[in-house]
Amino acid sequence: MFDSITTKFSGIMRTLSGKGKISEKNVRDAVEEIKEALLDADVNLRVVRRFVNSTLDEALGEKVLQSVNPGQQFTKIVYDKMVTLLGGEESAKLNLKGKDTTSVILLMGLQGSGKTTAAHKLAHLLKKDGRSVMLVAADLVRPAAITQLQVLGEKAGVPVFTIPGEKDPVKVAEAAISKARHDLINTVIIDTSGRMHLDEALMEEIQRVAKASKPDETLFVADAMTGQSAVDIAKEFEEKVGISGVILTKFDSDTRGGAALSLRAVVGKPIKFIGTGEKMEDLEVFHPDRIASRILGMGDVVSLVEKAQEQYDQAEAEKLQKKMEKNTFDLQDYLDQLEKMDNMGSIDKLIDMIPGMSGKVSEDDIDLGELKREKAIIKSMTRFERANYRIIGPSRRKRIANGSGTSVADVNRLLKKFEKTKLLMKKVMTNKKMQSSMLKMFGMNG
Ligand SMILES: Nc1nc2c(ncn2[C@@H]2O[C@H](COP(=O)(O)OP(=O)(O)OP(=O)(O)O)[C@@H](O)[C@H]2O)c(=O)[nH]1
Ligand SMILES: [Mg+2]
Repeated sequence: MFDSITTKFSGIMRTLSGKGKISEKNVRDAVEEIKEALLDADVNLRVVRRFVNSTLDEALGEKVLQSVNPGQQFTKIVYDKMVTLLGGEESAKLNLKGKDTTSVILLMGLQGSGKTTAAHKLAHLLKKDGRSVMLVAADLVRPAAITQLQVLGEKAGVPVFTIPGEKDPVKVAEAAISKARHDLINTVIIDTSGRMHLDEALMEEIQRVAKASKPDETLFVADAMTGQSAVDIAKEFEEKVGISGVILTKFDSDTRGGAALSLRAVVGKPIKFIGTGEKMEDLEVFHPDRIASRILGMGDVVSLVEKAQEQYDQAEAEKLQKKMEKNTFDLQDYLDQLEKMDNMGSIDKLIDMIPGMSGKVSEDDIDLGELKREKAIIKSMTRFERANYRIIGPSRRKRIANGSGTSVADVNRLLKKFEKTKLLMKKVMTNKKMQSSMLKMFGMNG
């Protein structure tokens, strides 16, 4: 995601951070490049102007030009502006009532923007959070909508409320909420019908549903890939219905970032979640600071570690980190990684989070057949060999190749790759240290 803007930004930052002294012209040139990168990313023109002017104002101040480390000062200014643009330090929480009362979340947006998928993902997330959830099928326009929600509800293990034959979504919403209250369900998520354009009749329908259901959260669901048009439509919904936040879907496929970077500034409402895939688990809380550092090519180590921690318990994660730090990571660890990889989701997504790796390696570079072969090869090694790969000489290689049904060339390739992986890990670890010292310099506790 955001490949092009990240490449450009990290290039600009790299040029400046290498310089011991920065002239006014350097700053102006860099800001001009930033402007172009933002415009290319399809960021709203007014937002770009404001961003550029305030960056220039601050960067031309004496503090930067005369500081000991002007490049880093400049990076900090751009980073701070980016965080503000995306919504500030804190991620926006859902404003729901306590668990002993029923809260209502209303989802709305254009056709195909991802409302039904988001309803299902949100149900899963809130259920994991200890809430009891009911999904409400209030899309009575598209014939298959109800069945779609029923299937998804079953997957998430939450009840789906429907009234067969009913044509008025207001009635469905009202009945659902009173049933939820009666059944002591504390969270009601209403899925509404999509609209191709800003159709008057449907807009009126959503106003009626909103009025009747008095939602605690009215979330506009926007397809990130539609860029500026998502922003314009969000504005329209904000004016006509009023929204409390945005779920930005298909973030995984958004290569430009225009919607993400403009929404907050234009509409004035926070992005609360991003959809990062089609599966139930692919909904993440939107953290402006993490996204900002991803855009600037600083990587997103925090998310990476959190993702890993979902798979490992704390102790295991620490053990792995130590091994990476001390560079004692061995073939057994490598095998464990390969086996866990399937559970961690797409490799692409993980790569994006590693500082300096975004855009350089992609899933296409990784051959899944090869991963299978590698597993077989390591499994044919003895424990001792796994821990001491250097002792694996020609005769052992031959035995291992035979044992795993591969060739000596395959074994050689794996060992070479493993060595490279170790090197890469070393690099990431140094980078991580770099990042944490950077954060400290910024006055944040990394
Ligand atoms: N890659 C990706 N695909 C998504 C995401 N969210 C939704 N989709 C896909 O987008 C398509 C439309 O999603 P729906 O949830 O049915 O959209 P909707 O807004 O309910 O559509 P209507 O009910 O027709 O208005 C589906 O194929 C989803 O799998 C996401 O975050 N990432
Ligand atoms: Mg739908």
